[in-house]
Amino acid sequence: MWGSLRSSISFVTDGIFSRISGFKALGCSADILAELEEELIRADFGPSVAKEIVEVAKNTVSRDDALARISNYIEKELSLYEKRFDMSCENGLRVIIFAGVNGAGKTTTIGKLGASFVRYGKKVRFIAADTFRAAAVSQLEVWAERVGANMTSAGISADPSSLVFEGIQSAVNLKEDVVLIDTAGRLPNKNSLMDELGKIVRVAEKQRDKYGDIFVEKMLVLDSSTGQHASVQAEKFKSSMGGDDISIIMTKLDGSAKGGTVLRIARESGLPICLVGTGEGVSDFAQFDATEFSKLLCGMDNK
Ligand SMILES: Nc1nc2c(ncn2[C@@H]2O[C@H](COP(=O)(O)OP(=O)(O)OP(=O)(O)O)[C@@H](O)[C@H]2O)c(=O)[nH]1
Ligand SMILES: [Mg+2]
Repeated sequence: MWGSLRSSISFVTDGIFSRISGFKALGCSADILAELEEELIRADFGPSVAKEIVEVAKNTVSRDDALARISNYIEKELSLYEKRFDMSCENGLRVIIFAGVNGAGKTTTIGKLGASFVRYGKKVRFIAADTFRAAAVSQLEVWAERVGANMTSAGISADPSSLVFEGIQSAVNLKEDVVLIDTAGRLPNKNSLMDELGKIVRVAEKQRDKYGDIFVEKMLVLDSSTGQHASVQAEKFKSSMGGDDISIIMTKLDGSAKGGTVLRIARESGLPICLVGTGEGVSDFAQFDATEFSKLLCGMDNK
């Protein structure tokens, strides 16, 4: 139902280590290890993970040996942060709040996920709690129409948390299965906007406390192609959304040559990754899978 990682991300063809000349012939000499470290930094693993991986590659006897060990290491590390996203809504209403900086991919991700829930036979509602821009509301409306979701929206400058309240009420009354809340893109240093996000979460959680069978989930949507500040973002979003129970969705992996970002961000934020975005189309996303991802990074076939 969802797209595959393999077919859509740009570093998959040969793996990130394919540029290392002489790797094959020489095994892991000091020169090769230095080149490996450079390649790891270029792929955005960050200096500390790069050093760990170089350690893993030391004393390996061949390219295949090195790649197998590196891949195992990355897989082991990434699996600590892998979180399955299931499509079930058996126990009650799922309310999923999407947050992140401007342009991270929140609205697009909601459209894609909404389409999947609808295909699973679920009744879906979108709440357009991004009330800053008229274009944001109409973008979500287009998705809602396209995928067959219901929609709660209001005019520009409407209070986002009132809209969230109203939308959850409608979902409860109409016995819907899942509510996906689109919030405005916000920079973590804008305190009033971050407070507003906290309020949205609290309104949703109050409804949960009132009805009991509502489950509130929080998603931080991060653009993997601008990964450098992601861990700072994660900290701020954690504190404004309250708690550590936030999952990451990494978008735009298709446009990124830097697969190492994923491990770096997971490590730095301490948050699990559940989904990855791999394009602009409705099926262009995938469950984050540590095994598949590490093998793709290392250019290894995992069939
Ligand atoms: N290549 C690629 N493009 C994506 C992906 N996800 C989103 N986009 C594109 O990124 C741009 C921004 O996406 P939006 O979904 O509007 O982002 P947003 O977080 O809702 O943005 P704001 O509402 O402005 O904060 C759009 O052009 C999307 O089509 C992805 O996984 N891959
Ligand atoms: Mg948006």
